[in-house]
Amino acid sequence: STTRNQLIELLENNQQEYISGQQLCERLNISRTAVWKHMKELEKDGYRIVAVPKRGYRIIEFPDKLSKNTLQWGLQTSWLGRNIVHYPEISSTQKIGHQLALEGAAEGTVIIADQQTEGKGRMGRKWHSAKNEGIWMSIILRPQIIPQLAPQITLMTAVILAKAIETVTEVSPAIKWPNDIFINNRKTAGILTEMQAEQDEIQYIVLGIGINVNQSRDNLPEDIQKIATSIKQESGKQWRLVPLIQEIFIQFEQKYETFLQKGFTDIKEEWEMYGYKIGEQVRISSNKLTYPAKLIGLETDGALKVQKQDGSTESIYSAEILW
Ligand code: BTX
Repeated sequence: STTRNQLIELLENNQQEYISGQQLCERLNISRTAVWKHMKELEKDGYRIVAVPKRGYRIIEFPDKLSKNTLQWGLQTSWLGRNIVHYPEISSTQKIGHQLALEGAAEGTVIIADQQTEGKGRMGRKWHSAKNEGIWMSIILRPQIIPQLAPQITLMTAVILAKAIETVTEVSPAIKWPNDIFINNRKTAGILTEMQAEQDEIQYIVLGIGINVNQSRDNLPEDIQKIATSIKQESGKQWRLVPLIQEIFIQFEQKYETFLQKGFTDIKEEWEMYGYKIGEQVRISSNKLTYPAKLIGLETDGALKVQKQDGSTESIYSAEILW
């Protein structure tokens, strides 16, 4: 209800001090009993609120449930995640992202769901998005760059996800070119960059991020158990979603701003530190031709740099890598 949201907001804005029952009644235009009932409901939902006689109420913990309030609680960003739309269940956050972007939603708008029924991967593939066990979200971006540079945003996002996962959960992620995050050789996260563009201008990007966090092995569909994993499987621990999402937001805002000002250079170096199988032999498959090559790193524009057996190097933009 709106009263409930207003109450949460009042408590959120008064974290450092107590806010009296009297004040709450006046601000929300409800009775003392109603305030008290709302507090009980919030506690049931995992909020922790201290009530001190004569001083009032103070919120000390938000639940790990995803919502606009829990995600914005303590969030230190200026534009990313200032507008959050949360769904308990949705077909795909990408779909909503496109709708909202077309309606003019601001850069940094986040669409996030506990569960997706039609989660999308690239090229019409499916993305399994089990309830409450991962991060399924889309971010609306409006970068003033030429459309040809959009793939760099995917690479940048991979660096951000790898760093955030490493910081919060202490597992060691690797980035598999171009858009996957791997832990111990299995896929933990994926990125889907969808763009609406004119010749030399991007209208908007809907950047989809999917991260497997708390699935146990049996909770991943059988057809992907061999190739997929979750942070929980690799760390042996359950992780709270909210702090991880907030870390992603913080790092994203920083990196994205630097990227718009300075370009791709810094990101290239960081990417290479996380690069999966850098220095190793893989097979490249393009135009029905398959050949062995060594992964060298990235070109300055984000293409994958490989070295063929005759010693010559090549820039790969879209070939399939047989890992
Ligand atoms: P992708 O095309 O690189 O990967 C899709 C492939 O990954 C599938 O064909 C399947 O083999 C495998 N796969 C499917 N689900 C999972 C999973 N949960 N974990 C690991 N592997 C899986 C990657 O596409 C881009 C994924 C983006 C997902 C986000 S979630 C929020 C947003 N909304 C939406 O519909 N998609 C994005």
